[in-house]
Amino acid sequence: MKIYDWPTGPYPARVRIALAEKNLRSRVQFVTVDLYKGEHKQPNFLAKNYSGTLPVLELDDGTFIGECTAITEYLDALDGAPTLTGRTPREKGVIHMMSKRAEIELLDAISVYFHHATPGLGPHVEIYQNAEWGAVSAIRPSGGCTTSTAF
Ligand SMILES: N[C@@H](CCC(=O)N[C@@H](CS)C(=O)NCC(=O)O)C(=O)O
Repeated sequence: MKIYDWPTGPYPARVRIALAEKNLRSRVQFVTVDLYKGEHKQPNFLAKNYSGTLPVLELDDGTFIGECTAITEYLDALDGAPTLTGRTPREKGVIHMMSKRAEIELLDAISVYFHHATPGLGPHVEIYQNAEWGAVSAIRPSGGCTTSTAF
């Protein structure tokens, strides 16, 4: 398996945690994609993940899986004994809910702030920025309790 990766990114970090928890690190080859150079917006990368984001998992059969939560689910299910994404319907439901909330209310809010209210990945990559939207992300009620103190 290959993981298209940005070593310091928070979304790839979630996949690294899953790899460590599932003891799968040795089965994965990391391929660094340079966000500041905009490599993730080039056609050859967009063909792997049209969202133009990292991480992306490439399976040995050529399947590409984007979205860190989907990758985590795949890795967790590989050994038939999931420990991260739930075993029972109740566990799966609660874990999915908390994971989605963490994403919407924290990670995505920080991401919008970074891309819109700061220079982000630089003018070469950030071709559209809306500073007001970025600033709102730092204080919006759903994410503001965590992000407003961070910034
Ligand atoms: N929803 C995606 C978000 C991934 C994401 O935003 N990754 C960052 C790197 S940490 C990225 O690729 N940013 C590039 C960009 O937004 O241009 C996921 O959960 O994997």
